[in-house]
Amino acid sequence: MKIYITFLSLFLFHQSILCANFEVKMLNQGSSGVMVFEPSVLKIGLGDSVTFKATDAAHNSASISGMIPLNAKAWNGELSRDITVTFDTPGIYGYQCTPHSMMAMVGIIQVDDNQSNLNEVESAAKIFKSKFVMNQNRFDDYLKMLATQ
Ligand SMILES: [Cu+2]
Repeated sequence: MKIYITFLSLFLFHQSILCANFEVKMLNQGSSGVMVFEPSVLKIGLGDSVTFKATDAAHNSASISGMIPLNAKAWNGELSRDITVTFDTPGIYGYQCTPHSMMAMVGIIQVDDNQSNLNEVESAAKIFKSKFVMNQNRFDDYLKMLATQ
């Protein structure tokens, strides 16, 4: 029992010290335009988590199929609800707000400085952005930001 408690406290210590939580706001109006995640491009460490905050109503966060690393867990948040996602697989993740994907309400998260699935994400983005009716360059701009951030 003692060993178990020691192990548990070490585990909790590890979790709180080494793994960070980031916040991404879901907004009707952000500094870079309307219907936007802020920040829209985020680099985090392995095991870190991101809380998508329902700052404005009627948004969600959902991973886009074909735009997350192989074997990574997909997520699909509810409308107007916060959702916290933990990222345990290195690589690039593309996600959307489901009702506003046509308005290019999308975002990119890169985990562990790993770009091994960049080609897959770029190809999927090309197809995905064909349905954008505004902000057509957002995915391209966001992916460019990954290289310069
Ligand atoms: Cu939205």
